Amino acid sequence: MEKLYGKEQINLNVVNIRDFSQNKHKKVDDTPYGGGAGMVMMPDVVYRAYQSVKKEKAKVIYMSPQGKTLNQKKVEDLSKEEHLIILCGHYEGIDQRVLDKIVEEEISIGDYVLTGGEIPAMVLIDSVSRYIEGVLKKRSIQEESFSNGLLEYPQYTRPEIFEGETVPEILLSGHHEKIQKWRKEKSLEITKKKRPDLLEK
Ligand code: 4GN
Repeated sequence: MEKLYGKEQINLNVVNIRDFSQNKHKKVDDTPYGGGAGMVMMPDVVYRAYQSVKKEKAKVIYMSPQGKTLNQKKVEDLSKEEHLIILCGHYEGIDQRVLDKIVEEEISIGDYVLTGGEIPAMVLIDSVSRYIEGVLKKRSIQEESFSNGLLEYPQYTRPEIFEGETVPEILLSGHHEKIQKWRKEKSLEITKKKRPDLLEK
């Protein structure tokens, strides 16, 4: 399956691991050596799927709760890569031998466990795609949360009065420099209140 989005800034290919099973029932998992609950994805099946998509300049990422937690800096770094191959596990995991052979980076989207790596992969793809030329306006990336290490200032739009509440006067003033200063102050204030940990770094 291949999908091209919008003006073709991003090319996304999806392969189904079952297509690489050599078993008549399309089996891709087996019981763990040493015993225990659940099933483990077979290394040869994963390896064939990998070989079908591998490219010279591709970075192979495995979505896993054991990985380094994703952050905006990592997202920005990944957006500069030519190709990403994202491996999604299911069941109890994937045979360690094929992980050791093909995975360059293990990434987690947070400290919780999901049934599969597909949703984490979608989170990664979405966050990275925002950095691709033409997906967003440049300013929206520069001005957003985290790119300056702070949370965003509050935004307002029409109407000028909503349920009796007005818009901060300064934003209607047209004083560009004063507005910038106000926004910076608000960013700091909000970060202090909601995410003081961001300021300690
Ligand atoms: C990644 C994968 C959570 C994450 C996952 C995460 C699938 N859950 N926090 N589930 O980014 C064992 C093998 C669980 C694959 C994995």
